[in-house]
Amino acid sequence: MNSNIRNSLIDRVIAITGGATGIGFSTAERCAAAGARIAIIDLSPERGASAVKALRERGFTASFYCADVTNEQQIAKAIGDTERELGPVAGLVNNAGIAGFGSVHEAKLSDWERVMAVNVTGTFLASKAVIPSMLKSSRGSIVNFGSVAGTVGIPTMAAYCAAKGAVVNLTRQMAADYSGKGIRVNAVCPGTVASTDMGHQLLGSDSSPELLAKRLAKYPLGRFGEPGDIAAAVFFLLTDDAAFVTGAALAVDGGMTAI
Ligand code: NAI
Ligand code: 1HS
Repeated sequence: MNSNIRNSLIDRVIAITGGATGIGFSTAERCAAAGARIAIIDLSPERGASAVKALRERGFTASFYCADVTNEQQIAKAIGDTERELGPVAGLVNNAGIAGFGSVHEAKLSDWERVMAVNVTGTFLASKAVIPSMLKSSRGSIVNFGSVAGTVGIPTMAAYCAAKGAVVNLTRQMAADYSGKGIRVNAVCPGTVASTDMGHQLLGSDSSPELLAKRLAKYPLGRFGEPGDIAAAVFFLLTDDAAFVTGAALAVDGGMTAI
């Protein structure tokens, strides 16, 4: 592969929070195939180890760092270890996220706080840990995870909608701060990806055929997303093909928020 082409990630280190499974792991595969060295940062040591094994078996360079993104010391150590072992982080994917269910009058405060902590505070803390070295090199791309739930209201998902809305506007704020300093910051806003753990949790929360059909009917392209659909968009935002893109909230939702 020619390292001058703009969609190469050769010699770049890409750190992916929540990268052990689901959309994060699909993003890891996509970036590794384009030449990146991958740091998977995740809560789950078992899944992290098996994700790294799967990547290494395909000849890719990948390491696992166990951290909870809500813990400042753990995430700072994971990024520090990544930089020592793999090199400076060129791309950060703030993919770690959890869903939460309940309307405002029903939701538990503890669930609200955890959803805000993982989705919003986790994005803040991982970004805070990588930005100093990106500022030194005047180069970096950060991709945050919004959702259609960050753009429109989804019934019974109060905390999750609030959290993803915050991530989308934090993305714009970060783009404003760092655009003159070589760091681009964007968000992807996926629609439902049914095949991941979160997708199962979401669809399991309304498993009757009628409710599933109602949910699917919101998607003009007639299907839910696949992890690879989202990974392709994240990949684009990480590469130099997206050199003129910052502060964007890219809908990857089969048209769900367009109608
Ligand atoms: P998933 O539940 O399948 O995987 C999430 C990964 O994040 C897991 O490996 C988990 O161990 C890790 N994780 C969770 N909490 C963590 C923490 N505190 N620290 C470190 N790692 C943690 O989720 P999925 O579906 O792959 O979603 C990925 C992202 O995409 C999330 O931000 C989610 O909100 C977003 N999203 C997902 C959609 C879907 O329908 N699946 C749709 C729209 C957005
Ligand atoms: C969980 C993920 O962010 C999607 S919320 C969207 C739910 S819907 O569009 O399928 O009703």
